[in-house]
Amino acid sequence: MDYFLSEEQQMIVDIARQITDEKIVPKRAELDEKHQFPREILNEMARADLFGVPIPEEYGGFGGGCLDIVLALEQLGRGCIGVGTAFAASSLGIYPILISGTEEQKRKYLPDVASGKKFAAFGLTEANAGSDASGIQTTAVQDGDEWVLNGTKQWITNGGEAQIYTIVAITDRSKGARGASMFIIEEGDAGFSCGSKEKKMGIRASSTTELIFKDCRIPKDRIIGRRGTGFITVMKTLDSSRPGIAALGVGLAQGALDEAARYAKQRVQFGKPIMAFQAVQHMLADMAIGIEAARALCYGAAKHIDAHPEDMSKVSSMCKVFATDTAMKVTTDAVQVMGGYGYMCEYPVEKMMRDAKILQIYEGTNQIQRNVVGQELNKEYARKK
Ligand code: COS
Repeated sequence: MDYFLSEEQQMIVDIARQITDEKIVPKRAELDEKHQFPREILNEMARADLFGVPIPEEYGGFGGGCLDIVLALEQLGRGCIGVGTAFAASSLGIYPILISGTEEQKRKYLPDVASGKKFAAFGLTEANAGSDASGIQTTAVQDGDEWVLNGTKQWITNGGEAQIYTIVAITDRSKGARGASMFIIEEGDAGFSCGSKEKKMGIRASSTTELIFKDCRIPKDRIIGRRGTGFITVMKTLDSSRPGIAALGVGLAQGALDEAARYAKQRVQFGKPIMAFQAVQHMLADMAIGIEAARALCYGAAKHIDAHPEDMSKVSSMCKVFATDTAMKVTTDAVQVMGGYGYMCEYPVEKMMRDAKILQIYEGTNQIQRNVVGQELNKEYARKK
């Protein structure tokens, strides 16, 4: 379908598509097998200015909106969502600074991320706080001109690879969600270290580690926003980033359909290409319908967010759920269409199916997204009655 993209939007698609086809697709199996961080490919994306897409021009970026980042991530997702996740996590890591940071923090940190010279990461999750984002245990205590942090973050994307980390810690335990604050941590801060790289089912090109704080001392001006506003900044950050996860899902699903359809055209059984059989055609048709619906919702949500940034929670969660559930279904069906070949590591769809699963889990499980949509509906209909 033609979405009538502007010239600039089409340019973002073309750049991301070229990097995907020329750099990501030929390397993705090797990156997956070796659990290798795609530094070279990310450097290529930096040279193409893709890291600057979500960052305002005054801080060295392209000044793009939600739709621009969605378009880039959709293309990257078509190639490999492990690489796409490493890229997206850097944007996720700087959203708290963009949303609630001071002018000095923006000037200090954003240009290097926009140029791809430095990567960022976002630290919320802990062993006992995932869906319950306000249940974190990491603490930050003010001591003179410094904050002292203690605790451990778990499953942090870009851990060990990023140079800038935005993390949330409790500053006033008695105040619940109002007692959390966000901080900027720099690689090399005393008392801060990253754990060893986790072994994962999928998205193996991305790095996932613990962030460990043992009496980590940082200057007091590293707090993001006012003390006690951390939970709200986290929620706004996730609202901003979830359409990008949806876009990775749309791209991944498209990549899986492309593989399955190509295979169905050339695989001959009972004397005909299997594409000629209605059973296979119906599967491919359902895959294509799901992808186009997910894409339309994703672009529509992104346009809504660009026009109404104060009203993003519901549409952001809606597109994340729909597109990532679609990606899981389509990648599973792509393996089915390809049968025994689909199950073999020699073909890309088994990796796509393994990769898809994380999309339904990270940046808020799809059950949490449905809670968010449900709560927003609850508020809307209370106003309407
Ligand atoms: N934007 C702005 N403010 C928000 C908000 C949003 N999207 N969502 C909640 N808030 C505010 C609420 O308005 C409330 O403010 P007040 O204290 O002034 O009333 C406050 O934040 C607490 O909100 P709520 O009571 O709804 O919080 P809950 O603890 O019930 O949590 C969910 C809500 C479940 C939606 C939240 O914890 C969540 O998103 N969890 C998933 C986290 C996640 O994605 N984890 C994955 C790892 S991160 S990569």
